[in-house]
Amino acid sequence: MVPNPSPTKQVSAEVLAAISHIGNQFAIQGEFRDGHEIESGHINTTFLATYELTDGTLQRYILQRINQNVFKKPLAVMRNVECVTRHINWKVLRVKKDLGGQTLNLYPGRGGRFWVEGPNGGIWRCYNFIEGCQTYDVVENTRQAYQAARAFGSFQDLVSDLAASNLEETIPDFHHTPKRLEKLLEVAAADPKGRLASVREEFDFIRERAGITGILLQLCEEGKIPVRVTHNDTKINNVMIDKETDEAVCVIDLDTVMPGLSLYDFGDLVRTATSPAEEDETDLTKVQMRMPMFEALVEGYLDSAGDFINDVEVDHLAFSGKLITLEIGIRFLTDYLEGDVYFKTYREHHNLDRCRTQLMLVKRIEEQEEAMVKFARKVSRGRK
Ligand code: ADP
Ligand code: GN1
Ligand code: MG
Repeated sequence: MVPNPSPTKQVSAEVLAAISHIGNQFAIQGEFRDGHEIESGHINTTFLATYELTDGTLQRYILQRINQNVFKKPLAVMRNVECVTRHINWKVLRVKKDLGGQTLNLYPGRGGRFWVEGPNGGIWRCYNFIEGCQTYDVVENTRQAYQAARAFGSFQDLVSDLAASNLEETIPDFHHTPKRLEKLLEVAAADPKGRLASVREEFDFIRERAGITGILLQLCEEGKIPVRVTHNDTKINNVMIDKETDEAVCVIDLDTVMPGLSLYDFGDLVRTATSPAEEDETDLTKVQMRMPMFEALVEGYLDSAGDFINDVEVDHLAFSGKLITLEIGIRFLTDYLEGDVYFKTYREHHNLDRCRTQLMLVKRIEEQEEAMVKFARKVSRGRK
C-alpha cells in the first residue's frame, strides 16, 4: 500500500460505499480499493480514493464535495476552476515548455462535465492526486517558506494574462476587510448565541484597529496598486510540497481564484507561514512572527513575482501580513459569535481559539513591522 500523505481519517463502510459510487461516475481507471477523508482544509469535504489498475498498480485521486453553504454558486466555482486549470496547463506546456512538474487536473464525469451530482445532492469533482507531496499546516523550515511563496508568485504570473472577465466572483467582497469588520459589528450587536461578553478583549482589540482595514482598498482606488487575478486563499496547506526535496510542486484549492490584490495573497502567506504555532493553538506564547520565515517569503515571492510587483506593493508586504491576519481573526470571531456556521470546527470554542492566535500574531507583527518593511524594501531595491 502506498503510504498516506497529509492527515487522513478512516471512514465508515457507508461513507466508503458513497465515495466508491461517486468515484465510479468519473472517467478514472481501475477498481476502487480504498478511501480516506483528508482533514486539513476548513471548507470542502475531501477524500483520497485509491484505485487498482489491471496490472496491480495503485492510482490515487482526490474526490471533493464543494461546500455549498460557503459557495452559493458551486457551478460558477467549477467554471472558474476549469478555466484556471486549463489556462495553467496550456501555459505550462506551450509557453513555459515545462513538461516536468505535476499540475492540477480535473477528470471528466459521466455526461462530459467536470463534476457530478452526489446521491444526496451536492457537487463533486475529481482531481489527480499530487504524488510524493504533503501539505503543512505549520512551516518547518525556511526552504518550505521560500518555496511556497515562490509557488504562489508563479501562480500569479501564470494567470496574469487570464482576463478577469473569464472569472466569476465566487464569494463577493472576499477580502474586503472593512466589510468583514462591519459584519462582525452587526453580529456582535445581535449576539445570537450570547457569546459577546466572553470575547470583549478580542472584540476591542479588533475595533482598535478599524483604522487600518481600508488601507489597501484606498491604495487600489487611488490607482497605486493594481487588481490582478489572484488566488485569494494562499494558506500554507494550499500548496503541495515535495516530501523529499521540500520543493513546492503545485498550488491547489483554486475555488477562490478571482480578481484581487497580490498583497492579499502575500499577506495570507505571512499569516500561515511565519508562526510556529498551529492556527488553533491554545498556548498563545507559542505564537511568533519568525523573521527568517518572513525573509524567506519575501525572497521567494520576489523571485517569481518581483518583475510585476510595484514599489507600493513592496512597501506593503509586511502590512499585508498584519491586515490579512487581522481579517481572518475578524472572520473567526464572527463565526464564533454566530455559532460556528462557516468554518468546520472540531471542538468547543474552536473558532475562538483560532481567532486568538490570529490576534496574537497581529501583535507580534506590529512589534517587528518596521524591520519587516525595511527588509522587503532592501531585497526589492537590491534586485533592480
Ligand atoms: P478546502 O477548501 O477544504 O481547504 P482543499 O482543496 O484545500 O480544500 O483540500 C483539502 C486538503 O486536501 C489539502 O490541504 C490537501 O492536503 C489535500 N488535497 C487537496 N487536493 C489535493 C490534490 N490534488 N492532491 C493531493 N492532496 C490534495
Ligand atoms: C479557509 O479552505 P481553506 O481551509 O484553505 C477559508 C480561508 C481562510 C482559512 C482560514 C473559502 O481556507 O478564506 O483564510 O480557511 N476559505 C474560504 O484558515 O473561506
Ligand atoms: Mg484548502
